[in-house]
Amino acid sequence: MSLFLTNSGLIVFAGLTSALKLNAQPWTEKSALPAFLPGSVSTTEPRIEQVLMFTTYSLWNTAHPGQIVLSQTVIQRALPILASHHYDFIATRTIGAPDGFEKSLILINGVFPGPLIEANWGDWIEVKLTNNITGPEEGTSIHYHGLLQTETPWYDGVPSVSQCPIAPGSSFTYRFRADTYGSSWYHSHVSAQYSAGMFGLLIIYGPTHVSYDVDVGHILVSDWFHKDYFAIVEGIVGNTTEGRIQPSNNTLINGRMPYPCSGAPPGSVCNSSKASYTEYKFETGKTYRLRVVNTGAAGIQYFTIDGYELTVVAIEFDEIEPYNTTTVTLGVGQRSDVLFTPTSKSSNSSIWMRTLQSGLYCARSPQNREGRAIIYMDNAPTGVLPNTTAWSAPVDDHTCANQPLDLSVPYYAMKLPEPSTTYYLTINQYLNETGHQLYYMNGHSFRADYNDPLLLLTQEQNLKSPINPDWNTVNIGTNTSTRVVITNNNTSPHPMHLHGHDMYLLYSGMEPWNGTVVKPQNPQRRDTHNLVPFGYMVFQFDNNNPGVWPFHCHIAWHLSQRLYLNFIERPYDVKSIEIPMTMKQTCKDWSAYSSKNIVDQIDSGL
Ligand SMILES: [Cu+2]
Repeated sequence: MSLFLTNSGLIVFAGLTSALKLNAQPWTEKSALPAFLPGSVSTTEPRIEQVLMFTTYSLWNTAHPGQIVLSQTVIQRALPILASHHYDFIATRTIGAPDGFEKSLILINGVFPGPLIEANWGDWIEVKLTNNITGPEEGTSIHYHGLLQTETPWYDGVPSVSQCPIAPGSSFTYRFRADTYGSSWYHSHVSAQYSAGMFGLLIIYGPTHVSYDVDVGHILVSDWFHKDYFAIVEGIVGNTTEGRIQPSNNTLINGRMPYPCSGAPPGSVCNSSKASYTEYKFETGKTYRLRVVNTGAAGIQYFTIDGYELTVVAIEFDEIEPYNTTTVTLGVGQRSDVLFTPTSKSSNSSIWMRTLQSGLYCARSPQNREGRAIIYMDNAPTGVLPNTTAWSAPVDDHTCANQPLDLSVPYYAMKLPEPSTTYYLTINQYLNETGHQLYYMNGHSFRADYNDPLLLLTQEQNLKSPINPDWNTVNIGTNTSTRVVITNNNTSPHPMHLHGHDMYLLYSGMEPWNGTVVKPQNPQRRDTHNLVPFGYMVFQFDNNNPGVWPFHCHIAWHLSQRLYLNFIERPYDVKSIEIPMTMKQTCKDWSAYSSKNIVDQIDSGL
């Protein structure tokens, strides 16, 4: 870690570090990760210049830097000094047993979880994704969760919106800026493909407002399903009640957690001795930064470390005033950065780290609701399981709610602007006449048209009615800040995710909104929020990012059942942007592929 003094005070830049991990029995080799290329210029001097440049343009301390639309001038001036990081990703279908149970997986470069993408704030990230998925072939894409994609909306990775799917045998190169910083992940956005393993971690290092000794990197927490993802989706979108109930089989931390093979169905291949816990080696008295991310398909996770409070310092890409808690609640797609300082009470012993799926409406796991990892302190003997006691499970009030909005105070204060428009959206779930269960938002049930990305149609100013109602679009035109009031007429919680923006969260609860904004001088901001069953949420977003931006539930199965909407933002500014030919090439390739092959789009497509 290096310290840089700037004219706006002390800024600490966390360097590019590797996580301190001890994995006793890795089931894939870490060396299979692609080499991390630091780029042509990544010495400390330009880095200072980079920070100064951002401060010069008032991007520091006045607001969260990532919220600012960078002008072309800034980008061009910054270009020569910013590093560029290239990743070569190849997606394939394979068989593997992360938890001991053998199943079909779709992986990037053959590793699970996928390779780490890391960069410093302001750098460029380039990902060449080659689609080698066979048996059967499928289209694919990658979405970089939470990045704003300012001035590069065509690299947001959503088929039918920002691109066509990458056809089997084809490649597509994403090139975008690390335009905000913090902890996140990337994942396929084709059907529920990511739940088969096609996701990985994304860290963008930037200034930090808290001090710590070691950046541990990501702690991925997730539910895990042993059935093939396509078979699950077939059930979810089918017309039987049994098919729609798809419990998860295990709960993983960083892709690991031995599955008790006694629960495996006859005929399956299961070997617990091949599975292992994720293991860490920590030292008493040091402070560790853990970047906890829910990369699951459905289940809300409650993350804890036995006997310790955790200090939450960031939610998603927004730093907050630190607060302590025993339990960190994460819906799918949500992240929290926490600090953990083990004390002498744990010297030379080991501690369980846990993540729990719990609650009537929140959990998807009658089997193995708890994932565990081991922290070995100091010289604790490895291989001996901890005997520490878990914190009590959260009291189930049936809401699966995130922690109260006023608990998370953004470190970089932003006052809520006056909205220039307000939309009222209702989420309903119906059985249609053929007995299939579909979600509706704003009266429509989304279905992707892989061949006709909305961003291209917007750029061609080809949005005249009647636009296909299946695309569920809301054109917010030239509004400057859009407020959205959502009613959930449904027994399920929905972690609602907005692309291309942070949401200001104005209200969340079981009662209809009475117009009172929680902390209007500095409301909580994040890109994914748990909408409670039969409850309400109110959010607002600034319309400074021309493009077409998805807003959807991040429970993979609900998205398959079409809980999705597109905001078309400043379409006349989209007209003036130049979309690279490579993006249009994906559509030519996809068109050629889909004209000769049957594309089995059984769900929303996303
Ligand atoms: Cu949902």
